[in-house]
Amino acid sequence: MELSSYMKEKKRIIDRYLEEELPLENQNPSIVHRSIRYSVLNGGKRIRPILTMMVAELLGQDYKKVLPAAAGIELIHTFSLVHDDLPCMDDDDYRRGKLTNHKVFGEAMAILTGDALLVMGLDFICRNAQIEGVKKDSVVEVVQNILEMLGTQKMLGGQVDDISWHNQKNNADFIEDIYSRKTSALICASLKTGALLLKASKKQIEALETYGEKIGLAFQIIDDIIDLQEDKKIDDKPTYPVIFGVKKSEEVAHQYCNQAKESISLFGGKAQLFYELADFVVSRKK
Ligand code: GRG
Repeated sequence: MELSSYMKEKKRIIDRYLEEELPLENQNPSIVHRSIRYSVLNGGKRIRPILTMMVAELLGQDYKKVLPAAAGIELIHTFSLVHDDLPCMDDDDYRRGKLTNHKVFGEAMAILTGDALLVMGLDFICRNAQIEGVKKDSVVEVVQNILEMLGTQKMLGGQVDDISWHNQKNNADFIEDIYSRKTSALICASLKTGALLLKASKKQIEALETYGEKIGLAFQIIDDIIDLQEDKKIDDKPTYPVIFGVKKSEEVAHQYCNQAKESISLFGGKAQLFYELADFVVSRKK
């Protein structure tokens, strides 16, 4: 199956799962459940949970074995977006083509919505222990890895430096280090979650982590090019394209895409979708 049909099919699966498993809007306290559903069920690309399911299938297993954890990762990703959009952070009015959460529900509710999504995300991941054929100890490893990827050395730390850029050196290494922590970390965790749950070998896990690191860097460079071209308010924040220009940034993103593909060569032809996904990351326009 070619990548675009594969992604459409898997997005439909993850959307349906989230739709069914999230608390209903009329469940008390209904305001926060309305707010959660507003931010989750609004058309994200679902790349992270798709990666988790892709790993399951790469290992010859059924994607259903990792579905609760994959959905949990999407909730955690959505938490980070809701908080990132707040006036005290990136101060964005629109997300996925709709008003941001705090614009609709107010800042206090947006903070609580993010908190709830983080807690629910971890709960969904733990529910994966109930899936037949999945060992409980592998779920513990997944939770540990996710917490490491979200912590002060990874996503949270990347966000700290991202919002404190006025005080920092603006060179390629520094910007890439922020990208690695704020974006690659959760993408790596998405891949590693599938690998840990289904007992991939150490070599396979290392290869998937390198793949995640590289596509994460390419993904964030392209994200910043899209923001620049859409003329989004970026203050003078030194993103890759602001400092190096769009052409050079595209070249660097393509280099990372190629390195990503090389890193998973041990899977051979079975990894075809992963090669195509790396190309999708650098060719996407939104
Ligand atoms: C981790 C504890 C903890 C706190 C969170 C707010 C914050 C700290 C981090 C924000 C990090 C962030 C927003 C990184 C940007 C990642 C990124 C490229 C988002 C866009 O991802 P897409 O394009 O979005 O996959 P969709 O809408 O398709 O889901």
